[in-house]
Amino acid sequence: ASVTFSDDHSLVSAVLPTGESVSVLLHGATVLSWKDASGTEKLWLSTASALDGTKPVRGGIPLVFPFFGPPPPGLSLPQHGFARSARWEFLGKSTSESAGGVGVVDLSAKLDFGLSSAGLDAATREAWPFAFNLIYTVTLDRGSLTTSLVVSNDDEARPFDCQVLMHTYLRVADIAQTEITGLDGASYVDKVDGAATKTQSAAVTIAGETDRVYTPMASGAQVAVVEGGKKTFSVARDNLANVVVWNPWADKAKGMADFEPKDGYKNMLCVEPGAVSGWQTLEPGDAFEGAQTITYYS
Ligand code: TA6
Repeated sequence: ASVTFSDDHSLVSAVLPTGESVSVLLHGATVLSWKDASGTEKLWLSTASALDGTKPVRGGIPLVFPFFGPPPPGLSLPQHGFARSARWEFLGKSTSESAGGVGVVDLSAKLDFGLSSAGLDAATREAWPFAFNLIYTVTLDRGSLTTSLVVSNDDEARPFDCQVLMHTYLRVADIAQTEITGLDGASYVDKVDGAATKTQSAAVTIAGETDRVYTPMASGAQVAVVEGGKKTFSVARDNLANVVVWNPWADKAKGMADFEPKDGYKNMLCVEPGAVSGWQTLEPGDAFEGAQTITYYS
């Protein structure tokens, strides 16, 4: 596996000998691209995304921390927190090409990124004054991508509460032919219906603006994306009890300046593992770790 930097040192890419690749922007440690061995893109990225750090990326896998959604009252921070807007540092890579069984070669590339309170601008640090450290690991394997976040409280004395979410924009061929399985029976908050609490029955289909925070019964329950009756993705969660499902549909897409092309909502589906209903309280020295593994089926 080879790992390269872009000229302006803002993009880190890894390519496996079998062709799979991943690219991560240091702004927000945002995964921008994940391609299969034939070079087919698995994530959706708006063609109008800001990639210079002036705005969070519209697409790929933006990171949500220290809170999901609007800031808690009294906190002057942007929606979904500061992690996706901050400049992260690339901590390094490790690749493995260990020979597995007979002729099977295990290939993987692991990229580590870091953000700490010292890396924040003064205004952000003033708004959220806790000493913390984030280590974000992106691991590219043949057929799957794992993103893992470790949050640690480095404060001397103060605990802090936080939420974490991986705001993944999956690319789909046609949202009208797409459904999500593995959420039946799960309760969810329907944010397009007055935050009413409902229970999912059968597969989730998307026929309009959809914005739901699911809490599957079994926290390890796998969620799958099925297109035209064929499974194209599965999403496994580790220590992330929620799954947010979002599609802005036509009107909301029209209202987002950085959402292009405008009919792009037909080709994207956000399946967002997170710990967002309630708060994780980290005592000094505590750490929280959550991860997702997205597998694609071509
Ligand atoms: O994850 C769903 C959501 O919370 C939606 O409510 C919508 O706001 C979306 O995130 C995108 O938020 P953003 O701040 O990236 O425009």
